[in-house]
Amino acid sequence: MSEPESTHLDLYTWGTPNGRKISILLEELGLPYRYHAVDITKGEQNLPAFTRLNPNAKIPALEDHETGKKLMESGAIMLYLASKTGNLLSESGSAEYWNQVQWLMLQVGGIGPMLGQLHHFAKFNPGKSNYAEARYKSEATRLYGLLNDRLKDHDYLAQTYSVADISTWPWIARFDYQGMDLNDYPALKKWYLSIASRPAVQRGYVVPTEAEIPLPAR
Ligand SMILES: N[C@@H](CCC(=O)N[C@@H](CS)C(=O)NCC(=O)O)C(=O)O
Repeated sequence: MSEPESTHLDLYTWGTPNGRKISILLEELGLPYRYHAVDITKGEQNLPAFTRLNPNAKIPALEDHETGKKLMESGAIMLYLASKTGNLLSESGSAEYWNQVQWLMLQVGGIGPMLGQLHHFAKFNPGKSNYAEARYKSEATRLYGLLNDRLKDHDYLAQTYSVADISTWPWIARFDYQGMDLNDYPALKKWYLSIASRPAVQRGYVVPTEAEIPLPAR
Protein backbone atom coordinates (compact mmCIF):
# COMPACT_ATOMS: atom_id res chain seq x y z
CA MET A 1 0.00 0.00 0.00
CA SER A 2 1.23 3.52 -0.71
CA GLU A 3 2.03 5.78 2.25
CA PRO A 4 4.20 8.40 0.56
CA GLU A 5 5.96 11.33 2.17
CA SER A 6 4.61 13.65 -0.46
CA THR A 7 1.19 13.46 -2.10
CA HIS A 8 -1.69 15.79 -2.70
CA LEU A 9 -4.38 13.15 -2.08
CA ASP A 10 -5.84 12.43 1.37
CA LEU A 11 -8.31 9.56 1.69
CA TYR A 12 -10.55 9.33 4.77
CA THR A 13 -11.77 5.78 5.06
CA TRP A 14 -12.66 2.70 7.09
CA GLY A 15 -12.49 -1.05 6.36
CA THR A 16 -15.89 -1.35 4.69
CA PRO A 17 -16.94 -1.94 1.07
CA ASN A 18 -17.45 1.77 0.35
CA GLY A 19 -14.04 2.64 1.79
CA ARG A 20 -12.20 -0.21 0.09
CA LYS A 21 -13.51 0.77 -3.34
CA ILE A 22 -11.42 3.91 -3.18
CA SER A 23 -8.20 2.46 -1.75
CA ILE A 24 -8.36 -0.33 -4.36
CA LEU A 25 -8.90 2.20 -7.15
CA LEU A 26 -6.00 4.38 -5.92
CA GLU A 27 -3.76 1.32 -5.86
CA GLU A 28 -4.88 0.24 -9.34
CA LEU A 29 -4.26 3.75 -10.68
CA GLY A 30 -0.84 3.89 -9.00
CA LEU A 31 -1.67 7.24 -7.41
CA PRO A 32 0.26 8.03 -4.22
CA TYR A 33 -2.05 8.88 -1.33
CA ARG A 34 -2.19 9.27 2.42
CA TYR A 35 -5.01 7.55 4.25
CA HIS A 36 -6.70 8.41 7.52
CA ALA A 37 -8.78 5.92 9.49
CA VAL A 38 -12.23 7.19 10.45
CA ASP A 39 -13.52 4.62 12.95
CA ILE A 40 -17.26 4.52 12.26
CA THR A 41 -17.76 2.08 15.16
CA LYS A 42 -16.72 4.95 17.46
CA GLY A 43 -18.75 7.63 15.65
CA GLU A 44 -15.68 9.43 14.27
CA GLN A 45 -17.62 10.13 11.04
CA ASN A 46 -19.67 12.67 13.05
CA LEU A 47 -16.68 14.71 14.26
CA PRO A 48 -16.24 18.18 12.72
CA ALA A 49 -12.79 17.20 11.43
CA PHE A 50 -14.58 14.75 9.14
CA THR A 51 -17.88 16.52 8.42
CA ARG A 52 -15.93 19.50 7.01
CA LEU A 53 -15.09 17.05 4.19
CA ASN A 54 -18.38 15.19 4.06
CA PRO A 55 -21.38 16.92 5.66
CA ASN A 56 -23.30 13.65 5.11
CA ALA A 57 -21.03 12.04 7.75
CA LYS A 58 -20.21 8.82 5.90
CA ILE A 59 -16.90 7.42 4.69
CA PRO A 60 -15.24 7.65 2.22
CA ALA A 61 -14.15 11.24 1.59
CA LEU A 62 -11.26 12.54 -0.49
CA GLU A 63 -9.31 15.78 -0.43
CA ASP A 64 -7.17 16.75 -3.41
CA HIS A 65 -4.80 19.52 -2.37
CA GLU A 66 -3.64 20.00 -5.96
CA THR A 67 -7.09 21.17 -7.10
CA GLY A 68 -8.56 22.13 -3.70
CA LYS A 69 -11.39 19.66 -4.31
CA LYS A 70 -13.11 17.98 -1.37
CA LEU A 71 -15.32 15.09 -2.38
CA MET A 72 -17.94 12.92 -0.71
CA GLU A 73 -19.79 9.90 -2.24
CA SER A 74 -17.75 6.93 -3.40
CA GLY A 75 -19.16 6.97 -6.94
CA ALA A 76 -18.21 10.62 -7.42
CA ILE A 77 -14.75 10.00 -5.97
CA MET A 78 -14.22 7.08 -8.37
CA LEU A 79 -15.26 9.13 -11.39
CA TYR A 80 -12.99 11.97 -10.22
CA LEU A 81 -9.89 9.80 -9.75
CA ALA A 82 -10.38 7.78 -12.93
CA SER A 83 -11.03 10.95 -14.98
CA LYS A 84 -7.95 12.59 -13.48
CA THR A 85 -5.72 9.79 -14.73
CA GLY A 86 -7.62 8.63 -17.83
CA ASN A 87 -7.48 5.03 -16.57
CA LEU A 88 -10.17 2.47 -15.66
CA LEU A 89 -12.84 4.69 -17.20
CA SER A 90 -13.23 5.09 -20.96
CA GLU A 91 -13.28 8.36 -22.84
CA SER A 92 -16.10 10.54 -21.56
CA GLY A 93 -19.20 10.22 -23.73
CA SER A 94 -18.12 7.05 -25.54
CA ALA A 95 -20.41 4.01 -25.63
CA GLU A 96 -18.06 2.14 -23.30
CA TYR A 97 -17.97 5.09 -20.86
CA TRP A 98 -21.75 4.93 -20.48
CA ASN A 99 -21.60 1.17 -20.16
CA GLN A 100 -19.15 1.54 -17.25
CA VAL A 101 -21.14 4.38 -15.68
CA GLN A 102 -24.42 2.44 -15.72
CA TRP A 103 -22.85 -0.49 -13.83
CA LEU A 104 -21.16 1.91 -11.42
CA MET A 105 -24.51 3.61 -10.76
CA LEU A 106 -26.22 0.25 -10.24
CA GLN A 107 -23.70 -0.46 -7.49
CA VAL A 108 -24.01 2.95 -5.84
CA GLY A 109 -27.81 3.17 -6.08
CA GLY A 110 -28.79 -0.50 -5.78
CA ILE A 111 -26.20 -3.11 -4.84
CA GLY A 112 -24.60 -1.06 -2.02
CA PRO A 113 -27.80 0.10 -0.33
CA MET A 114 -29.56 -3.29 -0.58
CA LEU A 115 -26.60 -5.37 0.61
CA GLY A 116 -25.78 -2.77 3.27
CA GLN A 117 -29.28 -3.09 4.72
CA LEU A 118 -28.95 -6.88 4.61
CA HIS A 119 -25.80 -6.53 6.75
CA HIS A 120 -27.74 -4.38 9.25
CA PHE A 121 -30.74 -6.65 9.58
CA ALA A 122 -29.42 -10.18 8.95
CA LYS A 123 -25.81 -10.00 10.18
CA PHE A 124 -25.89 -7.42 13.01
CA ASN A 125 -29.54 -7.43 14.18
CA PRO A 126 -31.03 -10.83 13.38
CA GLY A 127 -34.56 -11.41 14.63
CA LYS A 128 -35.46 -7.71 14.92
CA SER A 129 -37.43 -7.56 11.66
CA ASN A 130 -38.33 -10.69 9.76
CA TYR A 131 -39.78 -8.55 6.99
CA ALA A 132 -36.54 -6.57 6.49
CA GLU A 133 -34.40 -9.71 6.59
CA ALA A 134 -36.56 -11.41 3.94
CA ARG A 135 -36.81 -8.28 1.80
CA TYR A 136 -33.06 -7.61 1.67
CA LYS A 137 -32.14 -11.29 1.31
CA SER A 138 -34.44 -11.57 -1.69
CA GLU A 139 -32.87 -8.40 -3.18
CA ALA A 140 -29.39 -9.85 -2.57
CA THR A 141 -30.43 -13.08 -4.29
CA ARG A 142 -31.87 -11.16 -7.22
CA LEU A 143 -28.78 -8.94 -7.57
CA TYR A 144 -26.34 -11.86 -7.34
CA GLY A 145 -28.37 -13.52 -10.12
CA LEU A 146 -28.23 -10.37 -12.23
CA LEU A 147 -24.44 -10.09 -11.85
CA ASN A 148 -23.97 -13.80 -12.51
CA ASP A 149 -26.05 -13.58 -15.71
CA ARG A 150 -24.05 -10.60 -16.92
CA LEU A 151 -20.72 -12.32 -16.20
CA LYS A 152 -21.67 -15.57 -17.97
CA ASP A 153 -20.58 -14.07 -21.27
CA HIS A 154 -18.46 -11.12 -20.10
CA ASP A 155 -15.19 -11.14 -18.18
CA TYR A 156 -16.10 -7.82 -16.54
CA LEU A 157 -19.28 -5.85 -15.87
CA ALA A 158 -18.52 -3.53 -18.78
CA GLN A 159 -16.25 -4.70 -21.63
CA THR A 160 -12.96 -4.19 -19.77
CA TYR A 161 -11.90 -4.05 -16.11
CA SER A 162 -13.09 -0.66 -14.86
CA VAL A 163 -14.44 1.43 -11.99
CA ALA A 164 -17.64 -0.63 -12.29
CA ASP A 165 -15.89 -3.84 -11.19
CA ILE A 166 -13.85 -2.07 -8.51
CA SER A 167 -16.97 -0.53 -6.94
CA THR A 168 -18.97 -3.78 -6.97
CA TRP A 169 -16.26 -6.25 -5.91
CA PRO A 170 -15.91 -5.18 -2.22
CA TRP A 171 -19.66 -5.68 -1.75
CA ILE A 172 -19.44 -9.25 -3.05
CA ALA A 173 -16.45 -9.72 -0.72
CA ARG A 174 -19.07 -9.58 2.08
CA PHE A 175 -20.85 -12.72 0.78
CA ASP A 176 -20.42 -14.28 4.23
CA TYR A 177 -22.19 -11.34 5.98
CA GLN A 178 -24.97 -11.71 3.41
CA GLY A 179 -25.40 -15.47 3.89
CA MET A 180 -24.76 -15.92 0.16
CA ASP A 181 -22.89 -18.92 -1.31
CA LEU A 182 -20.75 -17.91 -4.29
CA ASN A 183 -20.78 -21.54 -5.44
CA ASP A 184 -24.41 -20.97 -6.48
CA TYR A 185 -23.19 -18.24 -8.88
CA PRO A 186 -20.27 -19.74 -10.86
CA ALA A 187 -19.68 -16.81 -13.22
CA LEU A 188 -19.76 -14.31 -10.35
CA LYS A 189 -17.41 -16.54 -8.34
CA LYS A 190 -14.93 -16.70 -11.23
CA TRP A 191 -15.00 -12.88 -11.58
CA TYR A 192 -14.66 -12.48 -7.80
CA LEU A 193 -11.63 -14.77 -7.57
CA SER A 194 -9.90 -13.23 -10.56
CA ILE A 195 -10.21 -9.73 -9.08
CA ALA A 196 -9.19 -11.01 -5.63
CA SER A 197 -5.90 -12.21 -7.14
CA ARG A 198 -4.89 -8.74 -8.37
CA PRO A 199 -1.98 -7.31 -6.32
CA ALA A 200 -3.50 -3.80 -6.31
CA VAL A 201 -6.77 -5.20 -4.93
CA GLN A 202 -4.85 -7.01 -2.20
CA ARG A 203 -3.01 -3.80 -1.28
CA GLY A 204 -6.17 -1.68 -1.30
CA TYR A 205 -8.16 -4.20 0.75
CA VAL A 206 -6.03 -3.76 3.88
CA VAL A 207 -6.51 0.03 4.06
CA PRO A 208 -6.86 1.34 6.72
CA THR A 209 -6.61 -1.87 8.81
CA GLU A 210 -5.40 -5.42 8.28
CA ALA A 211 -8.01 -7.81 6.90
CA GLU A 212 -8.11 -11.06 4.93
CA ILE A 213 -9.93 -11.19 1.63
CA PRO A 214 -12.72 -13.74 2.18
CA LEU A 215 -12.55 -16.73 -0.15
CA PRO A 216 -15.41 -19.15 -0.83
CA ALA A 217 -15.09 -22.56 0.82
CA ARG A 218 -14.53 -24.53 -2.40
N1 LIG B 1 -23.56 6.62 -0.66
C1 LIG B 1 -22.38 6.64 0.17
C2 LIG B 1 -22.53 5.61 1.26
C3 LIG B 1 -21.38 5.66 2.25
C4 LIG B 1 -21.65 4.79 3.46
O1 LIG B 1 -22.75 4.28 3.66
N2 LIG B 1 -20.61 4.65 4.29
C5 LIG B 1 -20.77 3.87 5.50
C6 LIG B 1 -19.68 2.82 5.61
S1 LIG B 1 -19.71 1.67 4.28
C7 LIG B 1 -20.66 4.77 6.71
O2 LIG B 1 -19.88 5.70 6.74
N3 LIG B 1 -21.48 4.51 7.74
C8 LIG B 1 -21.47 5.27 8.94
C9 LIG B 1 -22.84 5.73 9.33
O3 LIG B 1 -23.82 5.35 8.69
O4 LIG B 1 -22.93 6.49 10.33
C10 LIG B 1 -21.13 6.37 -0.69
O5 LIG B 1 -21.26 5.60 -1.67
O6 LIG B 1 -20.06 6.93 -0.41
